[in-house]
Amino acid sequence: MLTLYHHPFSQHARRVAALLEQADIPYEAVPVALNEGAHKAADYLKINPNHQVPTLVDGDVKIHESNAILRYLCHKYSLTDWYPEDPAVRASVEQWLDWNQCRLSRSVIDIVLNKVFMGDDANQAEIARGEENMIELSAILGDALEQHRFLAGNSATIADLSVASNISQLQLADAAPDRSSIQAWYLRVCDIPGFRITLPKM
Ligand SMILES: N[C@@H](CCC(=O)N[C@@H](CS)C(=O)NCC(=O)O)C(=O)O
Repeated sequence: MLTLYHHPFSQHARRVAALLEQADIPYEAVPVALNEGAHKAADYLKINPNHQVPTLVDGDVKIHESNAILRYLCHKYSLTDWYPEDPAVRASVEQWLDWNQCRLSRSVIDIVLNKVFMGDDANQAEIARGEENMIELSAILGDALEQHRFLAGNSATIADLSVASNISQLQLADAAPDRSSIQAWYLRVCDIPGFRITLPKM
């Protein structure tokens, strides 16, 4: 049995839970109380020295980094619809997975961590930086989604689960992009039952 260490407000963990749910892969979900510092406890650091969720444990295999976990699950369970083998489509999936981590995530954290979770300690400069960067990032994402129904073509892949989990996170701060192509795509991703049931409940 797989074990997923997660937190319901972690967009990184939710994208993994979404694939597990949608592909009907049995797993045990173990919540890690980030707000109580459980991710820094010695026992958890042995599982993930980065003190982060998600972590997936599959027997002797321990994996951190949400997108690496998504790829692992696709390889292990032959989920080729979610991770297509065609080189051009695969490259597009990889591009958006990396774009999500390298470009979008930073701004999502700047905005959502500070506006939703930091209370009086919110860093206004980080919020401003995130909002400024989101102008460019929304244009890039919105333009791409004018071309296809999903990020890598006309079917959903793990790239959609990954990027859409960050859009749902922005919604917590009422900061999701208002571009119509992004909103229409996001609703399509929300129609995927495994994604929908992992959405955070405030
Ligand atoms: N690049 C990592 C990021 C994971 C991450 O930032 N997780 C956050 C929750 S959304 C966390 O556990 N933060 C606690 C910490 O960094 O100490 C991934 O994609 O899995």
